[in-house]
Amino acid sequence: TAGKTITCKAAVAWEAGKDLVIEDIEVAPPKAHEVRIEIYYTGVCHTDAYTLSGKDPEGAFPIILGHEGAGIVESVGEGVTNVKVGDHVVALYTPECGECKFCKSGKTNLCGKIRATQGKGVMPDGTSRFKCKGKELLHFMGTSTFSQYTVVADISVVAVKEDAPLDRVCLLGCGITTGVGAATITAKVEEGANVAVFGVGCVGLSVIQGCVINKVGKIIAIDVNEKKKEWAEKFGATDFVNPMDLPQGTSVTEKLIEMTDGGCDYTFDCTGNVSVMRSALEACHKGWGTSIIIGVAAAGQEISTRPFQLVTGRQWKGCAFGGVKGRSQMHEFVENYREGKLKIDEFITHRETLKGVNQAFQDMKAGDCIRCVVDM
Ligand code: NAD
Ligand code: AHE
Ligand code: ZN
Ligand code: ZN
Repeated sequence: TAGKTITCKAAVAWEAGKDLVIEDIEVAPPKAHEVRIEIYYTGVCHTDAYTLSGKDPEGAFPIILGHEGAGIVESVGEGVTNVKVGDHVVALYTPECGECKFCKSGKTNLCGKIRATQGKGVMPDGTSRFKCKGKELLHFMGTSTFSQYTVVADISVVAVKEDAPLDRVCLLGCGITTGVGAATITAKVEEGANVAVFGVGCVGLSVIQGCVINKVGKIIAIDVNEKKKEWAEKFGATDFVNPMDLPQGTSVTEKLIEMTDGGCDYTFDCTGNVSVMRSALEACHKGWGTSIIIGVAAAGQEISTRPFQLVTGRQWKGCAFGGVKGRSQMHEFVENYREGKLKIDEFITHRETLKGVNQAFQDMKAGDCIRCVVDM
């Protein structure tokens, strides 16, 4: 198949707000510094639903969504040296070129090399590798894992050990790595620290997992869904607060300040709700508390607080993919999983086939799904 166009099935998002449609699509061979991957499994993340909803300012259609995928390299374009045909790989929506200003800064995992074209839904040369019914389809987040075959830039892919099961390590493509990385790499939570985690989905549970790994003190999980108490505790949260259950006149911020003798050392927003982001910042300890924004908020939404909150030493930060450099650091995550130090299996509550991908979106909205893995 190398060098030839492949016809395969993919879930196409033709329009915002509409169900995905399973179509036969054509996937062109990889050009120089590109890799064609046969996707075996993909997770479905809230960010896929967010872009499908039409609320993502970068969202354009028709597009092949999906960014939490793993598979096997089918062919490579000229000049590709980091992966070879047959390698088991995870797609990376945060690439790592190692050469740009961002990569060389030592201060961020964001890479600037292909961000502009990635945001426009095309490959680095400005064109698409996907076609359906004579129309070009856009790429998503440089990955488009809702297709049986996809093409990505070589800097957007990392090889993993062959004995790491693809139906589990696909989840390292986003949610788990994001949460664990946010706690251990971006916040660098310390032993004994008091932490609050707003939103107990895949990302929030992963933050909790990262906090447990770093042996923090209190881990207070906050969620409006009471069923998430059990989940939070299973992953190591020491306390759970449902803001709906607080006495009238008591805010979640006040409750957290009281529970931690003055405020949290670290708080994490894993909801994407801007008023939650404010509560998370204001629940931080005066002088040093740091709040990390992970959740993705809809177009037009803005955060606010009294500047005095920052004047008095609280800090607002944020991160994409947890601050993890995918090509350099994915190996550690896979090793930790293989050695039983990192939970992945526990996150999988639902499984679907490609045909059932819309059901996976429904499951995600229903509130009892942590992650659905789609068998391509
Ligand atoms: P999820 O929907 O599974 O989890 C969110 C949780 O937040 C749910 O349990 C929900 O009940 C809870 N919640 C909603 N409103 C709340 C409120 N007002 N107070 C307390 N809890 C509330 O989502 P997820 O897959 O875990 O993703 C979480 C967010 O992170 C999404 O916005 C997603 O787009 C974003 N995300 C960001 C990155 C990144 O790199 N920055 C990566 C992955 C996901
Ligand atoms: N396109 C949106 C922003 C979406 C967003 O923030 N994406 C995160 C990853 S979410 C994964 O589930 C991200 O990687 N951000 C950094 C980047 O460079 O996109 C918008 O608001 O325009
Ligand atoms: Zn995601
Ligand atoms: Zn770079």
